[in-house]
Amino acid sequence: MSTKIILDCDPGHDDAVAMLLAAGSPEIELLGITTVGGNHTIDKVTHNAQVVATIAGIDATIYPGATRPLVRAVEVAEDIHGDTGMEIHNFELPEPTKQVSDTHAVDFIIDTIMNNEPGTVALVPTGPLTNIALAVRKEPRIAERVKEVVLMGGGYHEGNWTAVAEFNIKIDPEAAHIVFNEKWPLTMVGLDLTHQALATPEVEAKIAVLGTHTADFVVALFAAFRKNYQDAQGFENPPVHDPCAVAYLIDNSVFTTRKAPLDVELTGALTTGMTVADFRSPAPADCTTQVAVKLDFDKFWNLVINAVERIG
Ligand SMILES: [Ca+2]
Repeated sequence: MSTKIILDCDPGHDDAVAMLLAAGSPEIELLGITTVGGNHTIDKVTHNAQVVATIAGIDATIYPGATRPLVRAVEVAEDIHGDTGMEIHNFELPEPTKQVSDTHAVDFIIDTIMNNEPGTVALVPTGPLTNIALAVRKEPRIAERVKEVVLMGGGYHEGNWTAVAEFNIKIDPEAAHIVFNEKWPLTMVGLDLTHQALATPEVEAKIAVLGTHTADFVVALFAAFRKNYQDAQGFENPPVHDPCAVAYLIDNSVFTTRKAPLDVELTGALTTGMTVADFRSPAPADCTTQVAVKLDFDKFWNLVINAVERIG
């Protein structure tokens, strides 16, 4: 039996890989792709989602969402994702043939969760949490109907946008605050985990050897991502964050987790956007949140490689 998910993303090189992993895995039923302003403006990330769907022949409908954070100004990640939001070289991106829906992402999220059996639809946010926060404020009942929320964002020891804050959380911390304080089962797949998901030359070679158009696209994504991460953050190989969240819904043994209450700093002079995990044990009995701790590197990349191969 497959797991129904809504992928809420801001492509984004690693969001693109998350889309491919979801679309190419029989364990996942991709009900829809919602977009949110984040790595770049809503127009650019939605366009990029259309491009990825066109390359890989992804059937799921794309629903554009929030254009900006709840409170704060738009802030984009051009040093990591380039001026298109998915900068790539040595691969010609097609003009998208995939259209987008007129339905807003937030309404699609609400309608889908409310119209499916309770406990069957998982939310997988891999961008800022603006759409998810708006959805649960507009229709609070989704909190008890959703299967779970597995989000890429935050970190309990590491930051990337500031010393202690990760990009998705930092640019819309108020949205993250809403999402972390709902009583739904929530897994934070943060930088502590995703910095283990490195696209090494060995991984890239295993994808390149597939020889398909989608494989060529992924290789080009990794090459551009590697260069940007080397220049901006001193990584030898790029951490491919977003598919980690999807991977957990395919096979939850892909990483180990630890239960901990979570919250987000909103007012720190140095720490705004920092996610705070309370590891004092034992976790309270009513704690519904956990953090991802340790990645099974080979298992993770095999899921990605197999999905890319299936897409062809
Ligand atoms: Ca993302």
